[in-house]
Amino acid sequence: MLTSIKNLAALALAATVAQAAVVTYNWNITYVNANPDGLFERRVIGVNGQFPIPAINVTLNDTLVINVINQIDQPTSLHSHGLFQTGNGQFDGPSMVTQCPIPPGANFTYTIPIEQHGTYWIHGHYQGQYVDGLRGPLVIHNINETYKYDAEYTIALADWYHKDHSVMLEQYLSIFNPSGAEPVPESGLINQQTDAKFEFIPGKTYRLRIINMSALAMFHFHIDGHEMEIIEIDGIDVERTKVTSFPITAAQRYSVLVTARNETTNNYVLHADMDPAMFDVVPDELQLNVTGTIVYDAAAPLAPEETSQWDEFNDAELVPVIPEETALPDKVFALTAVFSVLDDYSNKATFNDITYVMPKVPTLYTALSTGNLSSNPEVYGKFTHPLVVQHNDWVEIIINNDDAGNHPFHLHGHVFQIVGRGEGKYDPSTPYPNYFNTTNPARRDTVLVPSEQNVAIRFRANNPGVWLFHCHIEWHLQAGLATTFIEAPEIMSSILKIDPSHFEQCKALGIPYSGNAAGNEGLDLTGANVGPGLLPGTFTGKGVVALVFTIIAALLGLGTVIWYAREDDAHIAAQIAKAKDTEETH
Ligand code: CU1
Ligand code: CU1
Ligand code: CU1
Ligand code: CU1
Repeated sequence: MLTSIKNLAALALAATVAQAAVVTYNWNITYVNANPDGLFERRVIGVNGQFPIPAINVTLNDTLVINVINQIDQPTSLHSHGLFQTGNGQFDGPSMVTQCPIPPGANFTYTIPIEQHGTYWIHGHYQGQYVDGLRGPLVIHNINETYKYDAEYTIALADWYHKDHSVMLEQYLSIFNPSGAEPVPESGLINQQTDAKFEFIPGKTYRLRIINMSALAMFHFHIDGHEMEIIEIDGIDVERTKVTSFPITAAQRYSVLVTARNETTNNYVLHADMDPAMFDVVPDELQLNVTGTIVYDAAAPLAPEETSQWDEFNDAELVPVIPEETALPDKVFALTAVFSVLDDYSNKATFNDITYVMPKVPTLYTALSTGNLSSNPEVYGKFTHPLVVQHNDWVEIIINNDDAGNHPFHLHGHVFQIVGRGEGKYDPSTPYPNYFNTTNPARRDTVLVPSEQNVAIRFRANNPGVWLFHCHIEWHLQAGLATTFIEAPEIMSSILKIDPSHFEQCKALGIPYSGNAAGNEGLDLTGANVGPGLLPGTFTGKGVVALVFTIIAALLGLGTVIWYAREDDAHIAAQIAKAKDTEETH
C-alpha cells in the first residue's frame, strides 16, 4: 500500500515536471487603429499590430517569458497584475519603482516563474498606457483545478475612452479641474467589443473568468436565466458561493461556475452594468447597460431581458479553499486617503498628506545600492511615501477613505487578508465589535474601500522587494494615490540580483540607477523630485475648491470662457460645468 502511494506521488511529480514549460510571447508593442465601440476610430496601443491584445495562457510551474520590443514613440513597461514575483521583483514592471521604462526602439525581456494559478491580467505600467489599450488577460491554469468544469471563457470588462489618456490626464490634473472630476468613459466593453458572444451547450458547466481592466468603471455582473457560483477571487480559490450578481472594481477578477440550461429555445443577455456612482456625471449618451450574449442557438430568439438587480455583496465573507490564519501585526500603517487642491492649485490625491511623486532612481535600485541605509525610509525620498517592513513581519494597513469617491486599492507582490471593514475612520481606541475577522479571512490583491469607510488588510512580508500600493483607478494613481512598500531591505540584496538588461534601459534614457531617490550618495537628497504640499491656512478641501474657483474666475475671467469654447469635446466642458455645480458636495 505504502509503495503504491509512493508511486502515485512519483507519478504526480513526473506529471508536474513534464508540464512545466518555458512559454514565450514575443510582444512588439505597436500603435494600431481600432474602433472597439463602433462609435469612434482612434489610435490605440496594441501588440504585434493587433488589438484586442490576445490573452496570455500559462500553467502553474511554467516560466513565462515576454520579449518586448517597444515600437511606440514613448517609453513603456509591463506589469503582470497579481503575480507574486517571489524573489523576482525586478520583473514586476511599474516604471521608476522596479525598473526604468523601456525606451522607444528598445528590447526588454520579462522572465517570470509562475508560482500561482487563477485569473490575472497584464497591463502597461508607464503613465496611463493601459487606458489606451495596453492590457490583456493573463490566465494561469492549475495542474489539477480545484473545481470541475467542461469549458471556460475569459470575459474582460473595460471602460473605453475616445481621447488619448495623456490628453485627458492633462485636463484632469489641471488647475481648471479643482474638484478632481475624472474623465468619464465613452463606452463599456466586453472583450474589447460591444457584441461579445459566448456559446453554451446544454448541460455543460462553464468557468467564466471575469476581469475588470478599467481605468475607472466598476461593473455589476449577472446573466439572465442563469445562476452563478463564485469560485475564485483574484487568483484565490474560494468555497462555492451562489450569487445572482456581484460588483467588480477596476483590477479585480472573479471566476464563476455557470451550468448551461437544458434547452436551446432561447439565448440570454449577459450583463455588465457600469455603476454610475463611479462617475461625476453620467452623460446622456453613455450606455451604462453593457451587454453580451449567451448563445445556445444562433437562430433562437433572445429571452426577454431581466431587470437588473444588484446584490448586496461583501467579498470579505468569501472563504478561501486553502485556509490561511492571520496573526497580530508587527507593524500597523493607518493611511488616510483624501483628494484636495494642493499648493500647485491642482487637485491631487494624498495618503496622510503626501502625494506620490516618482523618484529620480527606481526605488528597487535604491534599495539595492544604498547598503545599510536601505532600511532608512529617508533614502527613498518623502514623495515615494516609503513604508519599510522587515522580513516576515505581519503588516496591517488600515485604509481610511476620507473622500467622496470609492477607491479600489491594490498591493503589488501579494494577496492580503481582508480582516476588517467599518464606517467612517477607524478609531483604534474604540475597536468595532467583532471588527477583526481572524479566521481564514478572504484574500485578494485589490479591495474596494467605499467613500467614508475603512478597511483593514494584513499581509506577511515574505517577499523581499519593492511593492507599490495604490488606488487602481488609473486617474487616481496619476494624481498620487500611492505608497511604496520596501520589504525586507535587510536581506533584499542577497535575494534579488538585477539583470544587467535593466541598466541598458536606464542608460538610454539618462536615468540614474544607483543611489538614493535623488541619485546621490547617503542621505543627501538635494535635487530629489518633490510634490506639491498642502495649502496653508485653515481651509477645508471644500473651502479650497470654492476659493480656487473664485481665484480662477477673478484671474482668468474671459480666459476660462475661451478655454471652454476651444474645447471641441462638449462633454469635457460639461464635466467641468457639472463639477462647478457639485463643488460643495465633492
Ligand atoms: Cu499589480
Ligand atoms: Cu494592475
Ligand atoms: Cu481611487
Ligand atoms: Cu500598480
